[in-house]
Amino acid sequence: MGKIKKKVLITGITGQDGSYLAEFLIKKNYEVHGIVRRVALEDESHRLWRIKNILNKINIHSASLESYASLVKIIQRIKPNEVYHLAAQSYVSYSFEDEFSTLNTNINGTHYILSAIKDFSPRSKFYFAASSEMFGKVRKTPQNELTPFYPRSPYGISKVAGFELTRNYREAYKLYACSGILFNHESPRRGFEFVTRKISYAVARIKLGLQKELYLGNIESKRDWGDARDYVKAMWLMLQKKSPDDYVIGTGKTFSVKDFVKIAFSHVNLDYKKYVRINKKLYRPAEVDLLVADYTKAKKKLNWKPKTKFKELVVSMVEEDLRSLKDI
Ligand code: F7E
Repeated sequence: MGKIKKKVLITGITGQDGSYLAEFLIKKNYEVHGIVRRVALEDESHRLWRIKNILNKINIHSASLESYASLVKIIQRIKPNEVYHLAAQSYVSYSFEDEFSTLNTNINGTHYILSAIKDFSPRSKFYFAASSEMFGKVRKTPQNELTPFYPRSPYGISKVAGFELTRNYREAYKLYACSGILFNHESPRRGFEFVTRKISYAVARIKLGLQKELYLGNIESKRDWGDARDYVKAMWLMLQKKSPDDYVIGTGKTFSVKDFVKIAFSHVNLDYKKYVRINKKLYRPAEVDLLVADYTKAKKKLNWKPKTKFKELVVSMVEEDLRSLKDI
């Protein structure tokens, strides 16, 4: 008789991190379950493109973060060993345009899942996708687990609330609940609304003569950019420890949006100054100027470190966009 497979439930399985995490856990022989909105199931080619190659290896359940009842039903039935809560309205800029749905979905969604685990599957280990956006207007550089939060957007505020809910459920109800405070992490599967993919895709299109200009907002802001494929491993490592805790995950290096632009254009032998235009409308009402992680704790306790260098990441994104555009 084969060993009983561990079960995992992933919210946000159709996203960048969810899709890489699902692939990682399939390789680790988990039985993978994912929550998807019903509308996404009706539009597979657009919404499920990141998981199309693993659809026959995972179990998809239709539910909504806005419905406690729909989440309870799934958690009660599956009783997963591990739950990774990655789903959110994660686009910072959009969170200013629609504060109410960002706060409602992100805060209530996290609360519903924690509460459902507490009442119906208290042995499930829980991972919350917290974010470096919680540091916002940074109080200290580099940022670690002890750095105070100062969020600068409705998105950042929603993540602070989720982080505190997770900590409170851990302390009050003794759940195995962890937060990963992940700094920006990118890949060829990044959504087009985020700046790195917007740039890599535009560079590939410009190189192929399909586009002439690239409009960007604040290119002076600095981020700690890592590779999403390195980061999903850190999520899993957090749930394999004896006791739950919170961890900062990043690279310890910071680069500006302009640095990303320069490397991306020069990789295809183009001068960015000829193509990049600044559009003030793309500036945010409140910006996060500089983020850089101190991931010493993750290195010591999880034995985790990032593998991909910034330049490699930029080049891999441009190359992948060039390849996929040539295939069309
Ligand atoms: O912006 C600037 C923008 O939207 C990065 C999310 O995954 O990481 C991400 O949040 C920077 C900002 O990511 C454009 O003002 C300039 O300073 O790619 P982004 P983000 O806001 O850092 C954290 C860790 C998360 O948790 C979030 O969910 O780039 N920027 N021009 C621009 N940004 C965008 N999107 N578009 C522009 O045209």
